[in-house]
Amino acid sequence: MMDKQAVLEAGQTGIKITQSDSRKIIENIETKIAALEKLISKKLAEIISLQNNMEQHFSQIKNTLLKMNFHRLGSRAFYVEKNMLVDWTTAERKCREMGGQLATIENETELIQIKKELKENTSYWIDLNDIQSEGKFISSVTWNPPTYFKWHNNHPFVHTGNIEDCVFLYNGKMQDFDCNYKGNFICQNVN
Ligand SMILES: [Ca+2]
Repeated sequence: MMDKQAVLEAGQTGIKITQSDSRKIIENIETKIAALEKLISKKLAEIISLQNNMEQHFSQIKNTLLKMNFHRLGSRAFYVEKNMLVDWTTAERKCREMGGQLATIENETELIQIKKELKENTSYWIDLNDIQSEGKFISSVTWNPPTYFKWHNNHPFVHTGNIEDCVFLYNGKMQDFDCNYKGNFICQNVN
């Protein structure tokens, strides 16, 4: 026997629903919502995983394209930037973005080969700097003193408080200069 107090009238439709019916309907809806929530969170996890995969692929493609900039000079691969004038710190970052580093010139043979790629009277940043300790030039690649130098006459300038802390190649020789100066730069590939 239907509990008349419990009967609910639904609008003008004349549909009669008991409290027990409405509870079942609500439970049913709650179950469906829970299932939907589970499904949505599963799909969301799949989308995030797909997105991560795509980002990895894009990053690999980007690295491959950037590495195509480098070409072999002697036994190693270098990239000479000729059209972008930047300070030393930016040059270092640009090389890293290309999957490389600012170039270390390891010996006279390498210097001669690289020099052929460079314009005259133009500056090209390399890895050397004495930012940390005046007069103690180190490589930003190895953080150690390099084994090879080829300074221009009157370089390096070494005195306390000087701002010529970064090194570029100029007409085939090394000069220490203000790191904020805007020069071209040379990167080397990381093997
Ligand atoms: Ca200096």
